[in-house]
Amino acid sequence: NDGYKLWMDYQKIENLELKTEVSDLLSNIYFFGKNPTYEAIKNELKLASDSWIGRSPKFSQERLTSAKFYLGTREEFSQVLSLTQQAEIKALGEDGYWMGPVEIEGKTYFSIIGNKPVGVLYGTYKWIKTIQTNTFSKDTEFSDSPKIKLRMLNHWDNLDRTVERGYAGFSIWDWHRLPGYIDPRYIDYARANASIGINAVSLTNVNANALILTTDFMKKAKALADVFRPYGIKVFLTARFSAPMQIGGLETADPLNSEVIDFWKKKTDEIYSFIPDFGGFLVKANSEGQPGPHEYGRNHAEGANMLADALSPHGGLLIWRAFVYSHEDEVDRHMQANNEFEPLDGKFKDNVIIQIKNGAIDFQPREPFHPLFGSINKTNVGMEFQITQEYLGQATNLVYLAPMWEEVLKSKTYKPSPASTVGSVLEGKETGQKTTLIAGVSNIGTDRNWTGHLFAQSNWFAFGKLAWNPEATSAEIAEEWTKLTFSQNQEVVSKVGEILLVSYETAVNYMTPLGLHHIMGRSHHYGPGPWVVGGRADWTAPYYHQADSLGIGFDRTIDGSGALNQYAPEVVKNWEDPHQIPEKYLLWFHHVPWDFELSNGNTLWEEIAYHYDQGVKEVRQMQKTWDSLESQIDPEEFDHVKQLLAIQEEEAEWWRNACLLYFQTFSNRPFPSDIEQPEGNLEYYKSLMFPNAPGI
Ligand code: BDP
Repeated sequence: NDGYKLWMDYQKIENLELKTEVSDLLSNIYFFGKNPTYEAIKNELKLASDSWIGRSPKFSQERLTSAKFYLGTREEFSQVLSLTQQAEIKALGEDGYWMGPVEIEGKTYFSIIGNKPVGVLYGTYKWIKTIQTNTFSKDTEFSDSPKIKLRMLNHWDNLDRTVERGYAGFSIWDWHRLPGYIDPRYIDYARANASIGINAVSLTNVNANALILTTDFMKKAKALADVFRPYGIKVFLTARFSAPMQIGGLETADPLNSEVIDFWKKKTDEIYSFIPDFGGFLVKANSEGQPGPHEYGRNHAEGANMLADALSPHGGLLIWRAFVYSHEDEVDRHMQANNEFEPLDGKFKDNVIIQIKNGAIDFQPREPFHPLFGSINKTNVGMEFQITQEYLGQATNLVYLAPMWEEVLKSKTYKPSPASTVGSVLEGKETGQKTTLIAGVSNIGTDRNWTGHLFAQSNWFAFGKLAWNPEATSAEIAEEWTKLTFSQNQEVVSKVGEILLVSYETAVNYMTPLGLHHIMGRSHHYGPGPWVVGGRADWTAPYYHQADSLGIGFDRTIDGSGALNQYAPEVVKNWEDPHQIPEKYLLWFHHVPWDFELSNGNTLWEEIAYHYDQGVKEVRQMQKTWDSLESQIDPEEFDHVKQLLAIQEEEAEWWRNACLLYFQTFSNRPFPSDIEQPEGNLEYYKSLMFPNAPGI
């Protein structure tokens, strides 16, 4: 098994009772209507049925024959549903669905009913999972609906097929052969996304190339949109703010210039002529050298609104990223997004969403939640997570990211109301925001297994699940993924679960414990680089760790940069005292002496050393646990993960050795005697170069 089939590797049904029940249902399926989404469902049912029972399903044309299994929308079912049932299903909203027994002309039939065809699709995928996990019973009713409207992947894919921060090969978008050639992989990609509720994709890198907005490329994007549509997936594109100059022949991209306004209006109209349900644009502006409205003395709202106006006649959305910072600004980078966006709150058009990274710096192994959540409440906001593991071991480390996302989503913002969390803000519960959004930077590429590391599939899966329901737990998602990917076997489920659930904290331990951040290798971000200096200060490591002979950490309290005060007073109160703050955030907000005493009685220096050492030990434990599963896992998958875990062990040791040896040059203290003593010498670690590291 090479992992290509993801969590959709339908296996022969062994349980005879279930097999009989499923065979019966699949022997006669009736769809109440006709549309491309139902064709996609039929295709899925055929794939499943062929593998489960070695036979194709039968689709009946006539409702009143001997159909066993009914699928359709609430409206299509209206003749046979009671008014109460109809009202209940209606309340599930556009993407919601219900499944269970329905009485039709005196007989009971198992049915899947959505408000729209896409709901029927989501219901079908849910039904398939209940078969895969042996939890189906045709008498139980089940309903579900997403808590977030836009559940979106952001591909950082370039038009030449390289992928920024991609560790799984090249871009799956074969722009050169599009639109003529439709790679079957596009369909499998759409199936995988729909199966976990993802309903939007931005195809191109946020560091955007204006060429994507030329007619030739629009035709290519249209071909992809046509493939994705039956699966309920909308296409978005990234818009380069300077496109009017690059492909429009204008001398300016000033958002208030009438020719510029006209350029975007015509461009947008043209896109809609190819893709009538085009989702909209995603924009990175005035960040890391990308063009934007600031060049013309205009602010983010003026830039975003101009594009939003071009999209709004078509119902399109403009997603504007809050990941902005400039090294000319002397202020702590942590503060820049709030400084720029808070004053503009309420100035953005209704079809604008501000997409905010989970933390204020940049997808670090652990960040406290971004202080913009809860701070701007008159503007639509959305989340940007990073599924690709830029800072979390790239494609060699097994790191299940859902615990990190769960931690962020459950963080209490105390703003705008005392009970607010990041999750409740995103769900629109606080402000009534309707167009809610959770986006994730994709980890998908041309590797046979899609994500480079087999276990990185769990991050794609978990992202979809959490975007659908931000209140889901990482543990329940881990269990479901394991069952779908490996097996139902209790030992496998519990041991793979152990590995998944410990893996995130493990990586934080050997990379950036206790609130350390941004200490990775320059540019490729592969491996440790706490010594990285030179060039822009905010791209160096000492800017963030501030280690000196007295101590370590970034003072962001009121005595330091003051960034902490961008949070609600309750947060400030919990975090402003280095003795009270959760230790996982200590060095994020405080510069602390090497001899500072932690809650367990260790000094800070000892505690840092213990965390690094613990991280290495935990990777070794993960290896042992994996090894013990050898007889239960497909040999190809087993070996793939085993080899990568061995690399991860080396990399964890490398992180520990390099960081501890480096920080010791400031602490001037010995390592605790009961840890494995860091080997090698600092000069050696500093000399390592990785000019061909992927994803730059
Ligand atoms: C950083 C990446 C960089 C991205 C940037 C962004 O290192 O490649 O372009 O984020 O999100 O994490 O725009």
